[in-house]
Amino acid sequence: MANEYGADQIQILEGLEAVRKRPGMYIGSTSTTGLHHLVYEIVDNAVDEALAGYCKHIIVEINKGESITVIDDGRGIPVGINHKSGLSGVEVVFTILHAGGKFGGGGYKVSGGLHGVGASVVNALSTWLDVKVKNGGKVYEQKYERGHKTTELTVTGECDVNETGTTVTFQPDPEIFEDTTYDYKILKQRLRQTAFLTKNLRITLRDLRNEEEIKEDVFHYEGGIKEYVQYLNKGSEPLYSDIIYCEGQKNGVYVEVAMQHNDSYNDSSYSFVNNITTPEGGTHLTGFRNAITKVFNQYARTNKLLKDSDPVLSGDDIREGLTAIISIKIEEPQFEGQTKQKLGNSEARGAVENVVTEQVTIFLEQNPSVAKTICEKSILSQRAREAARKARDLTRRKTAMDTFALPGKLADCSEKDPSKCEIFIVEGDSAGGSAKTARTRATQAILPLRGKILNVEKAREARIYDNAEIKTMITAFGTGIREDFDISKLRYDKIIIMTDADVDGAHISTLMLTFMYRFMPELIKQGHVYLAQPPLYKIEKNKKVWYAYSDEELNNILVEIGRDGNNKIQRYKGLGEMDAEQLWETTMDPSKRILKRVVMDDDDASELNVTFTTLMGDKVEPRREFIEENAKYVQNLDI
Ligand code: 1YM
Repeated sequence: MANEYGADQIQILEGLEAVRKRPGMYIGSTSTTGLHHLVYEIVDNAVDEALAGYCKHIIVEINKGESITVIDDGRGIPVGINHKSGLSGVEVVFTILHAGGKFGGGGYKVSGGLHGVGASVVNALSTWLDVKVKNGGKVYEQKYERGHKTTELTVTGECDVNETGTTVTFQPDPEIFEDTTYDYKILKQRLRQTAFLTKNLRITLRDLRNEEEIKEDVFHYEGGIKEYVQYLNKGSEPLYSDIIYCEGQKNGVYVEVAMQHNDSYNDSSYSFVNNITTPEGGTHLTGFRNAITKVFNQYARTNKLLKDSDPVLSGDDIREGLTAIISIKIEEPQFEGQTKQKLGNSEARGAVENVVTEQVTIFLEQNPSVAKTICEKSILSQRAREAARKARDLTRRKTAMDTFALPGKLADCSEKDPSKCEIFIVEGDSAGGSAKTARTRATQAILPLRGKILNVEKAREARIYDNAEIKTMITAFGTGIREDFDISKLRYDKIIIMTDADVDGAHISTLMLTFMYRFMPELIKQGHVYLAQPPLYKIEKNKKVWYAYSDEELNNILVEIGRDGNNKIQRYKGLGEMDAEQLWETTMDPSKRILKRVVMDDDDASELNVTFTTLMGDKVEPRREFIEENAKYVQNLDI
């Protein structure tokens, strides 16, 4: 008891108060993303226990009322008293900030990413938290409220002597989080990824919120990242059946790499450090790239696939259509860059380069037909890249000659400060015409597009320069694409895609988003891309007009004004059915319109890539599956 008012205790309480005052600093945000991070923090501790070799199964349950239970079958958090703090292991883990580092050695410390600050943060941000530990035939339990313990760690039951593990249940605090509703799909994607990265670990996710429809998914991959690569390639056609796999340890860095080429034109490489995604790459990714560039060039020269007079294959050539997972485990990762998502440790570069060079060289020697396929694909890519460069230079030179070489179809705005400007990309010439009449000339530019734009998912870069619609967009935005991309040249703060509210319109939006995602992803990442929301219905009664943007809204309006014969309801089939004034009022007027911002989450980068290849690629069966799985999210598209 005396301890309760000791200096250590006061420090703990102050620490947890700090978390509640500035939650964003500890979990990134208090939005949905932050809410889901709470789960990952607890799961990560259980995954560490799996990496240390003691835990085989983790269960995550979403309970009624949005509390979360995480169960593992590891050793159980230590219940004994830690001499330095005078507290039990459990209390240390749940009340001391940054208690990521473990007592004792063994295994890898997984104190990774921006938010890897652990269970005490979850505790501080939960209205209540309950922890149970099974060990030595006893069940120990302790309860907390908003980070403060409300009971001591006590034995509350018995269990089999051989049964060990930890169970944590917590209730996210609605005082902290804007929305405390969990999204099953978000947890599912993340836990699937964790299972891929932790060979042989079984993860069960359960949704118990609706008794009538209990959902469950089990993730268990004996092949680990090899299976991850297979999964990522399911939307496209692999060029060979093997998965190239390397594993090894150098300079205290454990390296695991799996890769396979497919028939697409994208580089889909994802790197991880201690199971944490590094969207900006870093030394481990550089090491990987150096290695494969070197190895494939060497192979192609030695085996005369490249003639002496041919130029070297670039890294981009070799990575065209490559799907790769680079996963390393390292004692003390250093993260750099603005968002601390880029690995800085220099020893990681050497380790990955070493392991990959050695093992891929051997693989190629043993599998000459695979080697030949990859080299030939790379050489094709090299030629296409050369053609693309010429086409791009031509476009550039044209632009340089005529500084105002903006496309003729573009009705530009007069304001020169891009932060005040927006551009509407409008489906069809007739809607484009109405939009031009309706717009505020000073700040709103209109670019009408005719018909469907090229599906970039099925074309090499060179071909996109043949496509008038795409060329027009590139010139209008001003930023350039790919390695030339420069956000400071962006001519509009908002890029607004405005298409009909029907299936064709949705298809055109998707084609445009695919183009932006592949060629200028920063536009989306930095929040410049929006979808306009034209109304679905116009309701007229006694010379008064209402617009409804969803079926629900239509219903609400009808309830309000009464359902009777005087109502005239018009269902808009396209933007073209609105005159300029209506279009302005409903869709373009900044003070009234609804815009949806297109967002993308780095955590789910690989999942997003699968979505694009599946939806826009060649294979039909995975696309059908995807659409069936997601059909329930699409509402009444064809009334
Ligand atoms: C549902 C959440 O936290 N499991 C878990 C955590 C720990 C251990 C086992 C553990 C680790 C070690 C030794 C060690 C943690 N212990 C600590 C600390 N599941 C969950 N399972 N014995 C048990 O790393 O040496 C932190 S996490 F610090 F107390 F050892």
